Amino acid sequence: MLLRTVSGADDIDEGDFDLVRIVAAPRLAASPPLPGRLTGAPAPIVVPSGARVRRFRLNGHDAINGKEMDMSRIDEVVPAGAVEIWEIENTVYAHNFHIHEVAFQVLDVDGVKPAAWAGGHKDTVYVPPKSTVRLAVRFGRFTDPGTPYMYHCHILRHEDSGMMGQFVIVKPGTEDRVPRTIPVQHHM
Ligand SMILES: [Cu+2]
Repeated sequence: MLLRTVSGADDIDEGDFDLVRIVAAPRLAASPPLPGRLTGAPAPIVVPSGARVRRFRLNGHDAINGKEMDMSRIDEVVPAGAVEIWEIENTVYAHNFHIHEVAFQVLDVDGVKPAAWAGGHKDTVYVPPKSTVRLAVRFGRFTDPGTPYMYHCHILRHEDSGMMGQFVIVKPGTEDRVPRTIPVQHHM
């Protein structure tokens, strides 16, 4: 089977090209049976006592903690494998807070634990107007002090106007030594 792009304009006749060819193997084996039940709930993210708390204030639509996105600025430096509490304080209208790389669970919204359906692992959380959401955030173990991940409001208009920041994951113990200004590049 060949999938082809389709030219959108009649006056462009060289717009088609082969995109991908899907070819069946000469001999096919039966697929393994599907599991009888879906996987269970993931293990809860346990916040260690003394976990670092980082605070993020949303008080408009174009900045976090008063700072507009700057691709050459590292806002936060996180040790690999850390579990932290990220506290998102929203003083205005609704936002959706999204963090790259991680899984998190909502600890509470204005001090109230989430309902069961909102208690799973997430990478984006609705932050209601004038509320504070606390997250248990678990970071990965891959380190790269020169290439940041982003956190941002997931309302496109807000992220595009600068409601975004960056963090790097580094070898534990090196947090104070990594550069806070970098050439522009990204993990996605
Ligand atoms: Cu927003």
